[in-house]
Amino acid sequence: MYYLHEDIISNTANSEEEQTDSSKQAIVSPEDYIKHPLQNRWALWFFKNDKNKTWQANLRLISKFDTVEDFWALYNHIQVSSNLMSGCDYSLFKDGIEPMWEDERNKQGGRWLITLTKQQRRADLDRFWLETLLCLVGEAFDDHSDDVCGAVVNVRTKGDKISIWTTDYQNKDAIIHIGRVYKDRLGVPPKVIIGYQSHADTATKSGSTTKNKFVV
Ligand code: MGP
Repeated sequence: MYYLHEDIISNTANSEEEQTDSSKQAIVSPEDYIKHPLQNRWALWFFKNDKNKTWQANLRLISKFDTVEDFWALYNHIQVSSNLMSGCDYSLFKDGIEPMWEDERNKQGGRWLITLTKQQRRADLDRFWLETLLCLVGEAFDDHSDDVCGAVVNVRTKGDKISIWTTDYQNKDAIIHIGRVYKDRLGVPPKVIIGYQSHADTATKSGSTTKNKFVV
């Protein structure tokens, strides 16, 4: 508890008595008026597939936040992924990292990829994406959270995808730790294998699948 003079507390909750007796002090905890800071500032991006535009031109910054309260205000203000049109993405990236392979912090990197069946849009997509967001803003990967760049949800007719992007596909310890924690947080059964692929391989793939650098 902190003891603060009523002058620096928002007026709205003051009683008449408090307003007429300036010698009284209100007891207010910073918990009551300071937003809870996150370790990082994050930027939410939206991608809408307009075939007349380049991929990069279809990517738009929605907003940035760096407190728990502002995260929830934004999350509660926007559509859940399952309500987006097919072809759309949300991306949540650390401030200063653009959600594309070309960014300095992504170009040596890769992603843990969760591929969903069509049935999972209804059952899992929105809760998996929210859990992914909470892993990011809550820095869930211990000492390896620094390797995280961001996360993406791709809403696609052929099957939705969610991924966590990390900065260097050669940082094996970080990648394996992040993969294990992430799989556990999503509640993916142990027998279901998830894979990590480098962006370089994804960007140059010829067939429909990219080879895994790691699996958990
Ligand atoms: P996608 O949106 O990641 O997956 O990539 P989708 O739509 O499921 O397609 P698939 O190929 O994985 O089956 C679709 C296309 O968008 C890519 O082939 C690229 O042309 C473009 N694209 C996607 N990303 C993430 C990037 C990027 O980071 N940079 C650039 N320049 N193009 C990208």
